[in-house]
Amino acid sequence: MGTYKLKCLLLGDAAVGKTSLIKKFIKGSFARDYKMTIGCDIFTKDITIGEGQDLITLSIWDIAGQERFKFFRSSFYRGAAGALVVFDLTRYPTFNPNVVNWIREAWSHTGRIPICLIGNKADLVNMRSVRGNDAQKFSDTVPCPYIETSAKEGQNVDEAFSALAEVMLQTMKQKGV
Ligand code: G3D
Ligand code: MG
Repeated sequence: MGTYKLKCLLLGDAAVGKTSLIKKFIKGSFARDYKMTIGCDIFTKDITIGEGQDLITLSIWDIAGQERFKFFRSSFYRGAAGALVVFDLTRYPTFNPNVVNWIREAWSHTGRIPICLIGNKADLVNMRSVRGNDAQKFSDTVPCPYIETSAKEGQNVDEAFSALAEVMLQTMKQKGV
């Protein structure tokens, strides 16, 4: 059993649902801190993970509507332990090529931190333009978990953050931190 404070990032194009996922996950109980100089919001939530019941305080960093601007990003990326890389299942380019671009940009700042690939808006079944199989295949090459979510309906939202917390924790323990 241990206690950890881990910084995790929400990455992905504008309007894929990053902020909605965080709000659904955090529900009523959140502390929010807007960092004007970096242009991001920081949310905090405690979760427990695994059989050892490790206690993790997640510090969740969300780009506040400036996805296209890169100039502020070094402080955003600094010290991150992991990231949810989110795309919109109804808008193909948010998956290909943009997911790769987000991962590349992040890793250029952080090294190969663990990520989870998230296909969001799974509730919009008829508008879907990314096949689950293609996203799964891509995630196998990273490698990283792939999870389909609906921030609107709450489907798999807790699971997405737990999956990320788990891979972040594994990585921390491997490093012996
Ligand atoms: P962002 O933070 O990545 O920019 P937002 O994205 O969380 O602001 O969401 C962008 C829009 O997508 C919002 O619509 C939001 O309600 C919608 N959205 C987010 N997640 C889902 C989802 O899982 N399903 C559906 N159907 N819509 C979703 P508005 O109209 O409020 O701008
Ligand atoms: Mg947002």
